[in-house]
Amino acid sequence: LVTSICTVRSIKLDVSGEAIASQLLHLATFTDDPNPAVTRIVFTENDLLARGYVKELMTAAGLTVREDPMGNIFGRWEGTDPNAGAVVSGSHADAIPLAGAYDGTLGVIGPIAAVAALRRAGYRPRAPIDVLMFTSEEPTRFGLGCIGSRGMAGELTAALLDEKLDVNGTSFKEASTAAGYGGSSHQEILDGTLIAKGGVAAFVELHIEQGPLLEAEGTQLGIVTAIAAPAALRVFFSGDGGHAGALLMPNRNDAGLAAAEVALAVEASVLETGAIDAVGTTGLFEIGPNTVNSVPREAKLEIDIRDIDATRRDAIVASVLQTVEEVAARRKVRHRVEMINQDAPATCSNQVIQAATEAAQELGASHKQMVSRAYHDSLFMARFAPTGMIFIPCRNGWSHRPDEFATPEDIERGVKALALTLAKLAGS
Ligand code: HGY
Ligand code: MN
Ligand code: MN
Ligand code: MN
Repeated sequence: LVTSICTVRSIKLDVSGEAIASQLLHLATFTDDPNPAVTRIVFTENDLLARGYVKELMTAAGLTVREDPMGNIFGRWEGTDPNAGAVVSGSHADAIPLAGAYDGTLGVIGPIAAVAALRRAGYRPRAPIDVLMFTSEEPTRFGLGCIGSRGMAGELTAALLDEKLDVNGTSFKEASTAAGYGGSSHQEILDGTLIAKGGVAAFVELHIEQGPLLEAEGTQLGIVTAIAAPAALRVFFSGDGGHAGALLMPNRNDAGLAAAEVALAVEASVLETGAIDAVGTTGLFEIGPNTVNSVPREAKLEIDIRDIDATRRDAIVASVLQTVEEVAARRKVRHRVEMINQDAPATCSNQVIQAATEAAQELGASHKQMVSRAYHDSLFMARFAPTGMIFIPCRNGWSHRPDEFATPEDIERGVKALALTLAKLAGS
């Protein structure tokens, strides 16, 4: 996979961090909320506008664009060996509510700029190079993250295309079909998305760190060795509710307080492990009817639990589930639990780590190996292809918020490192 270094070392890359930053800020204008916030939910109007812009940039960079039935977008640079597995680089452009301009998008616009710079430098790849924009990486609309890359890895069932519903009861299949994707059958959609064995020789994702380590240490690039294992679950409580004044305390079964106990138990279960790599979040907490003088009779929680150690993560999930049962019995509330996902962690490929490390060295960039605590489509690409990630710092480690920011210098360095890494993996 890794080509002779001399071929790559001689590549002189002209990449403009400023130009890429302005493309990212233009992409950010496709949003449901005013910038600097970015809200871009998959298959909504702004997502489709963003897709159009990405395809424009791919075409302008000389890439041949194709889209699969789930809405993953590929831009191909043919190599001299059409039978070689593709070297792929990509990320997502959908954004959770009130997010920022860099999460995911850097990993879509960045490889387009990397390919354009490699082409201008006179490099010709042996293996084809694909730039990829994954569909539906964020769990916001359909409750499950990385639907596009799960489809490529063959981890989706036909039923899931109908079962994953948004708040209006629209399924992934219906929404993707309305956006112009889909197929004549569920199987055709799954088959058209699955990546054939050997189809991807290597995958590299460029992403902001979404944490504070690189900036705090003054390290310019992160080379990811593993991706933490995410799990998510939904908990519903229902009680009898009642009048906040007339219903005496002994007669209550308050669904909101049951939910509050569980949210605190998530934190307690994680802290009890004493492991800094274990994290737990109750990011969605809804009660109904949510009015000051009515005892909550409904509650819905969505809980996110992650760790680089899947066994320890699963033990935390089990402890939270036990608390749900105990609280429900004690508070006499009805309850229902839905496991949304409980994914294995991913180990990155030494080949990709090596190529990215050499690229950083050739750029004279300071770099360190690290774990990705956020999940990414790389988590699922690693199920079937040698996979790695390159991180650049982001200001204060902030992400999933409107003031997410990466400097043009860091963007430029990340894109150059990506370009050299792709050239090493694709050969010449
Ligand atoms: O939640 C995550 O780690 C990713 O941003 N979807
Ligand atoms: Mn994200
Ligand atoms: Mn992301
Ligand atoms: Mn039960």
